[in-house]
Amino acid sequence: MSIRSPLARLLAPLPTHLRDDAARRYARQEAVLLDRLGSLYGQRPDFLPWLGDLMESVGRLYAARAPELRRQDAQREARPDWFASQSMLGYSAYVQRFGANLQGVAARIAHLRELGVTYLHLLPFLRARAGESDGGFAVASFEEVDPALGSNADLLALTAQLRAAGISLCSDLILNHVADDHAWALDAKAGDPLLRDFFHTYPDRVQPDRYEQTVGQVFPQAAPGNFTFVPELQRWVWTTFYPYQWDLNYANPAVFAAMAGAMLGLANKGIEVFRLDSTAFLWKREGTDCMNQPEAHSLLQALRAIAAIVAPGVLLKAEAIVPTPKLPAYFGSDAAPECHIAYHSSLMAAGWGALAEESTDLLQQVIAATPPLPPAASWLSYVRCHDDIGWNVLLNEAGADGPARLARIARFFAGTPGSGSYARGAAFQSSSADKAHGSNGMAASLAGLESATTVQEQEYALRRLLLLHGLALSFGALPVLYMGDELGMTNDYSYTQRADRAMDSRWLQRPAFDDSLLAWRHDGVSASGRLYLGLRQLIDARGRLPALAAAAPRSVLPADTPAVLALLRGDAFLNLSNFSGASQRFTLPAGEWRNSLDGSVLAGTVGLQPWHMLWLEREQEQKREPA
Ligand code: OTU
Repeated sequence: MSIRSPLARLLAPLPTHLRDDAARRYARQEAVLLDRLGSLYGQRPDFLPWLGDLMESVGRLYAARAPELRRQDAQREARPDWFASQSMLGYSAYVQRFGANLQGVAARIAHLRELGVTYLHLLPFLRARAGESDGGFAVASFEEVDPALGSNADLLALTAQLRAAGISLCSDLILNHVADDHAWALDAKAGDPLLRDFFHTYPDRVQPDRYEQTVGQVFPQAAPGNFTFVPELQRWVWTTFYPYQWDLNYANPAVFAAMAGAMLGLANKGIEVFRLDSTAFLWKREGTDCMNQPEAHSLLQALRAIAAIVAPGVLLKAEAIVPTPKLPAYFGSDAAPECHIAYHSSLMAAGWGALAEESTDLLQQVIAATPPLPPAASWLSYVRCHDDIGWNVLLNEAGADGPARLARIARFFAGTPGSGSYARGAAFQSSSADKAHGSNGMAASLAGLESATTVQEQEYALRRLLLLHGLALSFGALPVLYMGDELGMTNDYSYTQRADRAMDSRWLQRPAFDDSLLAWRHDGVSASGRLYLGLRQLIDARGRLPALAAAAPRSVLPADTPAVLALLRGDAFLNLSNFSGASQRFTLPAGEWRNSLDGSVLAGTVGLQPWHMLWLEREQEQKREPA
């Protein structure tokens, strides 16, 4: 019996009118697909039949893709950098907090459009583990919307409405683990050996103890250790995050096939971007920290190739919260592209670090360590998200006394009243006072809006918020606003009253959307109104400045003081930011510079008030008519 080629298996389920496109796309992806999957699984005797089965199920998902999604794929295939322009703007929210459920989110589309949003990341909305679920990051089914948030029909309706509004829906694809009540875990517990092989399990502590010598901890306080004893299995299961989040075993090709199918199933429901959660953790290797392993990149490149065959309009986004030098690998290479977008978490953390230190030293180092983007790719910039600000991604930049320096920054943001800090936040999961882990809090609270008691303190807090957002908007990235930050929403302390949340201070920055603040957004006098107006002005200016597109060149001009960041885009746009509470001066490069926001023209040495930011565009020299 001859084994039919993977291409023949891919085409078999397709109607004739789709076969040419499928064959053309397959031809472009074949080398990467075979090489990467071959390197991971090729030594298995059943590799070729497995690959054939995978391609046949990929073909079936291709056949099921709706015509309007296929049309969108074709348009984007013709313009592969469609998402990297200066008019692309993101927004991230929990469904329950933003709109109660998916229908409620649809009712917020007008707000998103008013802001200029073109990309909406909804935090996990698939059926979550019963009981505690890490905010939905413990997924019980990749096929079903969580009943508390709506139905699959609601999801289809929402993606269609968003598409019509020019907004791409981004969903988490939690690749690293599933909930302990996902069918795979339940079947494993029931004794099915095939499903037990979906996970990393060990009969005793011998191997876990060996791994623990080199593997770090994500939740050292709330979930210490990386292994959990499961009585039903009488074995230890690898659980990087909470004990109820079981890491998937990607050494098993069935796991890869199942997750590729899950991704395409969601893409067919209209998801346009996948936030690949915890991408750094997918492959385990003894003697290492089990992060950023070459096999994890091979897995992602194979996943990208499959997406490029079935849904080339769909984007992959790496959520790899890793030090700056480890980030570029998540874009892959020309020959084997990986993710389209990657979170720049060290940039985000360094921005907050600059506020705490009133010095842009960390920020300048992170920017210098950030390489130019490959074609059709983008960083993701942000000020806050649903997670902590993790400080350890800055250890490379923080120098010899790095841990102590980052711990000082974390203490600043914990900002207990009386400590002299304007910030109101919480330290997250730190294991000792001289080491930093993360900081939590809404941007407004961390920037001083919550503690402000005078008009000037409030003004300064608003300037700090615009400073950080201005950096995210002008850096050269897809900026993603975090729900509530556009209105200066502050911390939600109610989580401490709930037993299932009290140990996880990330809930501090997961408040419900405040419609009373929304009502003030156009008043121009309330803190929310001023912040909203300021942000809208920056967003509008960005939209008309091609120099702010993701791939446009970026450099930093020298300043007399580390308090000032002079970020140049191209040679005609300058973001001048004073990260300190003292007034500073900066001498502009020769020529006249027009303020992007108020149109005034500046030249020579300019003054920058505390936490002040200027967006400046170089005036074009008037062409003199020959006499
Ligand atoms: C991601 O987080 C999610 O964003 C978190 O909300 C989840 O709890 C977690 O995965 C598990 O699904 O691992 O790659 O330090 O920054 O857990 C980075 C806390 C992650 C988060 C970290 C992060």
